Amino acid sequence: MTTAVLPRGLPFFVAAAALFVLFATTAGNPGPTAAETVAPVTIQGFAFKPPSVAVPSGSQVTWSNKDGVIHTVTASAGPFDSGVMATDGVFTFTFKSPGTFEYFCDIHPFMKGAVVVTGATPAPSPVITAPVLIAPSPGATLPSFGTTLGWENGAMATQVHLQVVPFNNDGPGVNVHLGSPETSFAIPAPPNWYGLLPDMTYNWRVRTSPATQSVSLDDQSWSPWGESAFRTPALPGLVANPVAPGLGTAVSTLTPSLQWSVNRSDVFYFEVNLSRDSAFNVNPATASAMVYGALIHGGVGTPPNSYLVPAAFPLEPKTGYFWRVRPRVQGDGKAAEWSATFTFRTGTAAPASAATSVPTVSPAQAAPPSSTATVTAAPPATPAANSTATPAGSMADYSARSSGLGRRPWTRTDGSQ
Ligand SMILES: [Cu+2]
Repeated sequence: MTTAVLPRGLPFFVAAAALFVLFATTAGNPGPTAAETVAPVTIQGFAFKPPSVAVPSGSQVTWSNKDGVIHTVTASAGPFDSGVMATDGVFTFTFKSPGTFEYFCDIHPFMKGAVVVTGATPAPSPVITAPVLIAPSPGATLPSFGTTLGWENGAMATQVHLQVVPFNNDGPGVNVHLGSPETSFAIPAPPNWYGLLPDMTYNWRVRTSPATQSVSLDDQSWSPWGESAFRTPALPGLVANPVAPGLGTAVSTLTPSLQWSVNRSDVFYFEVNLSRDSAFNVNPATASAMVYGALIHGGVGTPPNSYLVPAAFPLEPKTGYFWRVRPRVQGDGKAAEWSATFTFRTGTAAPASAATSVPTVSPAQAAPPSSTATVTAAPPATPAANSTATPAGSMADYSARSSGLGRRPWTRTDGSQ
């Protein structure tokens, strides 16, 4: 056995010890298959029937004399000799080592036979059982967005493949190949990791391999999956407040950055609406103004929890705007409540006192852009297969994404949200 250094911290001595246990078990017990093998030979009509039998080592061969006369079963080279066998006499011998053992009847030397003993029965391939998933208990709703997954591995596991997949594959997940037989995996809560979306069912599964070196994820040695599911918390009681622009204030730019704060530090994925229409109506038949829509990963924005109006679609000058924000819930979750509606006004030419007035929108003034801007974020990153688990380095990056600018409902542009 070579002393190759195993990747990713798999201690070689662990693998070697596992193998030793396997082989030691095999050596100490020839195996029920061999021990229970009994090859019957009938002595009848002055012949051994069948004249030759093949058995694995450790097997018993039994001769029965069905003739009306006496016979013997006598090894040509001496390991066994039945002595005189009367009618219905039985002789048994256990063959413990491989070889060809010829024999004859000492009384009737023309009666000849042979026993061919093969090597030990190969140890059956080990059955690698699926890990048993323990925590969280199946179907449980997590108290927070961080959790520690726990499971039990089957015997001889040397490495683990873990996947955590959101409902309908709707969002980022975890896919890691651990180089040692771990039995737990910690999913950090925000702000350390923003991998789990709210109010969502996650299916997770674990399998192991007994291979003595790191194997590919399509290797034959992987056990069946052990599978379970949990659900992330919903987001009740969220209160969002505008940080900038302040309520009713005026902004000098036509591409302002909308910033908000929330009373929950574990909310990180937001949906923002911005429009001259206080109803944010996106019904193509009845909309009165363009509605900006954005999906924002609040944890990775600059500053966090902000939306920058795209330069391609600046606001109109000297115009009142409304905006609102809510936690983005998707997949199998329920939509969260919108925040209160916030207001600001563009342009600085108007008297400051006018900024606090409620903006008015006339359908005749509505001038949606002729084209629709779509800003597609990079697909959510998931840890690469075969990578050591480093959740902080594999944060799913839900960058600001504007889809559905204009009189359009939300559209998914990359299927990854
Ligand atoms: Cu005989």
